[in-house]
Amino acid sequence: MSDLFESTKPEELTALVGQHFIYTYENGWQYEMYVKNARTIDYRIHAGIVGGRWVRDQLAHIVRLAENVFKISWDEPTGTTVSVAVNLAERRLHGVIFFPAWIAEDPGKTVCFQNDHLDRMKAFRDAGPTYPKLVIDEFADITYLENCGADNDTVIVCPPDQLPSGYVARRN
Ligand code: FER
Repeated sequence: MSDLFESTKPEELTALVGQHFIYTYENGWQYEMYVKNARTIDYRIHAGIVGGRWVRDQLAHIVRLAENVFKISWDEPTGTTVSVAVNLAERRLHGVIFFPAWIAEDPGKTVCFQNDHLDRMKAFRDAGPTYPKLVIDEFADITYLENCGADNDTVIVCPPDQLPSGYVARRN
């Protein structure tokens, strides 16, 4: 059934799968993403209204738009939806985040290692309020980019505040 609603072409995603990048939106929010495979991302949030939040094995819809340009879109258990367009050649990115109203009102509720709290996040999502959504769209610069290979479970393994000092400030 889901085949009817997705356009994943793993063979077009080889330049993206395995990439691990740290980026800062122009509003100062700092994120880190690892593209684990053609359908999966891991991430940590270092700064912003939900800084401290981290997630492994989020199902995502990932497509190639042009050479070295990709779009990654997903629906969180919290009800937040995100779509990120990544330009690896220019190390630029544009993200659109659609937050349910309950997160805009109290973002700290989602700050955790989400994998350990999936039922709680879905209960918050279902309790709402969902509307009005808070829509944020921002450009970001990728300040660190490396290829860690596919399906690497050693990339995103600890909370943002337990990383070695200087981890997010590295530039390459
Ligand atoms: C991003 C923008 C927003 C991102 C994640 C989010 C990993 C938000 C997630 C959430 O709050 O659930 O670029 O990349």
